[in-house]
Amino acid sequence: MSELKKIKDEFLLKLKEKLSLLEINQIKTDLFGKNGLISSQFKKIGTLDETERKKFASDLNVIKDELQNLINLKISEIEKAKINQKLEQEKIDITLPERPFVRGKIHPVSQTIDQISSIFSEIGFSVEEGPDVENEHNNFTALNTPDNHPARDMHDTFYLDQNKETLLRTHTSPVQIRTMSKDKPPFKIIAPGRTYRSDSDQTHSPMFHQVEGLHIDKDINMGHLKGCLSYFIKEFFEVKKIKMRFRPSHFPFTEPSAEVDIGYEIKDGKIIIGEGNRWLEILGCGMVHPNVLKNVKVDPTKFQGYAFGIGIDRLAMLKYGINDLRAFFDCDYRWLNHFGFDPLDVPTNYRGLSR
Ligand code: 2NM
Repeated sequence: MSELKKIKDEFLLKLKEKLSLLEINQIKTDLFGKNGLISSQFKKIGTLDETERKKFASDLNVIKDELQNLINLKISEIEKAKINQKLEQEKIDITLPERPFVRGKIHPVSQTIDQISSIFSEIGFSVEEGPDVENEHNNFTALNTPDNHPARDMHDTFYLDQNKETLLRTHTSPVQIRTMSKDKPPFKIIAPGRTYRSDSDQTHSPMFHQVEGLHIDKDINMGHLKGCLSYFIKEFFEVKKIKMRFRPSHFPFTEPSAEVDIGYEIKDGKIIIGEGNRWLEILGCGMVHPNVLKNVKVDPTKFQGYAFGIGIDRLAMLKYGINDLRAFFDCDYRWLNHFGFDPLDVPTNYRGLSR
């Protein structure tokens, strides 16, 4: 018995110390391993005489259980402490400031659309949008473009069905049709967005961007159109004076129709807008055809006005010195990082379109 007590006391003392998991497992082996102290005591049972044996075995079992429980308790304590320490270390301080991160860039076309919207909203235009997938009526028929018109050709238009009833809009004019059909005049809107034509080379992309404008009221004439466009061009290119010329043209949806060129020159390999004696075509326009107004239930004897269409991509290329249209749609991150804009640099007219 005294030997058992000695073992017990010795280990109770050991277990009081601060122990690692490794050390406690060593103790476990020392006691209960194959040649462990407790295991050897069990082997002794057979050598004892009958009177001693019973008590010894009972005492040994009590001590065995006691020590085993103590060891298990110690192990679970150590494991608990380990988890608590880990939780403490991995605690996230949500009051800390955010980690610095790389901000994405705004695509030059998006920035240009924002600039154009800002310029036109200064003079009372509101921005309207419509779907890229249009029907034949909104894209052609309502716009005085009859069934046999070349603009409807398969080679130019992406039709989405055999009957040529649904298509990818070839211009944003269907947005004007939608607006005029659902609201009452006067109208003073611009419609920027994606447009599609079956055309692809250095200067044409099958998807491109347009902004179209429409101003319908009781006494709107071509003088208003000229004033509006010269204001827009000056604001957009951020110049005080602009050279502009109107050339007679033809569109099914306007009468009369014109194309507008702006003057430019090349100085030291750089393009200068508004000076010089070269001409650059930048937009089409005209007075909205009476047939178009009739198609949207607007009385052309009471209301009239102008409309215009501008290609955004080419305008952005001119302004930012980008010479290959295809770069716009390559999704090259290095290119976007160079030509893109800071998301916080929102264009407004009063602050200056670009700083
Ligand atoms: C252009 C040129 C001339 C135009 C006409 C209309 C509508 F819907 F009012 F009839 N929207 N846009 C128009 C007129 C577009 O793009 C070169």
